[in-house]
Amino acid sequence: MKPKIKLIYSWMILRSIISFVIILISSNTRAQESGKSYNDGHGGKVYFPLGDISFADEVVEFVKGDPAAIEQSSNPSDAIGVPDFDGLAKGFVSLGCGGKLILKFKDNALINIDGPDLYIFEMGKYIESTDLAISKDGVNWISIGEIKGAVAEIDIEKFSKPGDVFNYVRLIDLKASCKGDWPGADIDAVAAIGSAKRLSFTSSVLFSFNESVLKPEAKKLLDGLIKEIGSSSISEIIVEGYTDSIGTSELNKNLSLARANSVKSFLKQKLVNKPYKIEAVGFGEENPLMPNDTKEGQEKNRRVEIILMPVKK
Ligand SMILES: [Ca+2]
Ligand SMILES: [Ca+2]
Ligand SMILES: [Ca+2]
Repeated sequence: MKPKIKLIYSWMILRSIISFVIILISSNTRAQESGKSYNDGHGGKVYFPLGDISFADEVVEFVKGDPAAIEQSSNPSDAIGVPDFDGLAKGFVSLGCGGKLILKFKDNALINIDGPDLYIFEMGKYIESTDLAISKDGVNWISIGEIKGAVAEIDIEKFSKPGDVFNYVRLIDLKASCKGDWPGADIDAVAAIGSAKRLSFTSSVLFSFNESVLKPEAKKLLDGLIKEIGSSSISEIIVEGYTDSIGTSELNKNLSLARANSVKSFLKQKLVNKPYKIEAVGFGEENPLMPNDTKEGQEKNRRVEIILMPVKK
């Protein structure tokens, strides 16, 4: 081959390699993007960086107002998951006059990002005044103001410290409209625009009884997590340890912290060149997922949760 042709030939090969790499990178970026926009019920759209998991996952408490709404609009689970108001009378819950609803985030958590963090999908012509509060543990509440008129979103900046993670939202109807079939606020969905992904691992798959050294199989399991972490834009990882309520609360706290620290060390080792801050917290028997009075409940409560904090934009 003449040198010039050889040069052109190698350039062509190099070019195809470069475009292949670009395709790989861009398809990878696309795979990470879980963000999605949803109709706000008032003619607009709202964008959620984590897509479907941004929405509240569980009803913790519902106290119907007085007067209450008609039966078909009084089911609090209609406020769970993505918005699904059908434009007629289904898909939302009417709190009733002065009604109260507490929801929990399970596969995500509410955090402060730049701009609004919490969004309430309130149906109807005007957003009925509703008092909002958030909580980490479902016991201690921080009031964050109200939604009303055309405002359905709230910035929690003023109410949170860096690294704060909230798991509960409480809505109380402020009795702005107490007449008709649907008195009180009409809630289709509740979602965290400021959202961190939360992953949960049962302790028994990670550790032997009362131990805090990772089982060999646990390392394989966590390798999957490392892959997921590698493809997301994360600023910080929080590892939380939890136990059941058997034994003293001090022992439980120590065990849960030791376990969280084991997972933290493993992640640190694997993510050695990454800039993430990794933190371990031991909650012991706090924040149980189920009552501790059955074997099943105890097993559910013994867990390690990992929160992936997104890069603050
Ligand atoms: Ca969720
Ligand atoms: Ca914010
Ligand atoms: Ca709904």
